[in-house]
Amino acid sequence: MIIDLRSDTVTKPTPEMRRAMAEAEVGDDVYGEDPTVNRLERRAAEILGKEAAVFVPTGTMANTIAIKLNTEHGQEVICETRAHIFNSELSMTAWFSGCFVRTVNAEDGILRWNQIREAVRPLGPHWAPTGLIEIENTSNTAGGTVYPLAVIREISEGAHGLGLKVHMDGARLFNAAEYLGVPVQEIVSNVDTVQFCLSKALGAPVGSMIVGTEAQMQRARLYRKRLGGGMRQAGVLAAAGLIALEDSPRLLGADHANARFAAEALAKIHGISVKKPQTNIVIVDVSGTGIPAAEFSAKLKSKGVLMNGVSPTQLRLVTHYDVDREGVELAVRAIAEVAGALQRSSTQSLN
Ligand code: TLP
Repeated sequence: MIIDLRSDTVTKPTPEMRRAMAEAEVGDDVYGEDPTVNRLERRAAEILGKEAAVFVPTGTMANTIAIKLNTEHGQEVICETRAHIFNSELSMTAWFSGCFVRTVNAEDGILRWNQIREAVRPLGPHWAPTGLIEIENTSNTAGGTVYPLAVIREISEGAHGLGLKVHMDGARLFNAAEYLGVPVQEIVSNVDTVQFCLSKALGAPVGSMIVGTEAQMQRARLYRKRLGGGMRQAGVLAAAGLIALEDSPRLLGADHANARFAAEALAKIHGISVKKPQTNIVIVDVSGTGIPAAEFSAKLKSKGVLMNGVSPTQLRLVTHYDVDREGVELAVRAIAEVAGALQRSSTQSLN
């Protein structure tokens, strides 16, 4: 048995999703005629409290389109140093939108307005003007951390006051909502555009949504086509996406509880340190074991546990619906064996 904790992207579609895919009513979505895609787009907009939404194949495409919608060539986009758009999207901000990225280091990956304000470039003869602020919620490589509502409001008000737009990369937006105990609408009410992934914690096999105003989404369809994302009978995918959107959010609490359980158990292993997770991502620091992360990952693999290294000393553990509590317990045991460690006293707490 393989316990795959590399990402929440690895989930298999549920039987309900497969059934809905087989039975989906479809049409040609490039003509706007796929009823299932249209329903998914309406529901996504409704749930987020925005005017309109567009179904795209990936989070990367959704972010690429959103950045294009909110910027002009030659501007700067401000984001946190660990942002997915900066590190893992093949420079699409530069390639497609012609913008520079200016990064800001923030504790736990959560930017504050005063830090952003310092990075905003004034108009002048030498500087590329700032066009967009991008915030990642939850912050993936910071360990699934969540933006407090007040911080999002402050960033949005500050940015809008300077004529700047705000885009939220909400790949795991519903995990943030589960953590805060609020509807997603409240999280996104002040930002200009949002992308969220159906194929991450929500479990759909494919797909992301970009959400904003009707006018923005009309342009988003053109950019999607330019990027080769004009899908045809995409209703077979949207059908699974609808189930992910309607049914999966209520299951996320279990993933978060499993992540907390894993972190508490791992904190007792000599040589391993973890931060208390807020959502479904645990960053596991193995530097105290003296084993480099890549080697640690390879040793875990030989025990049937998959976890990726995210730095020379850290691995990432991501919980999702295809690994239950027993699977997490087995993974913790495998990690303890690789660390070659004895359990510490159970009174030792998380840092
Ligand atoms: N994240 C993936 C990998 O690319 C690292 C993962 O396994 O976590 N924004 C955020 C915050 C993401 O975490 C990801 C994917 C994306 C955007 C891109 O989504 P896709 O993979 O659908 O292009």
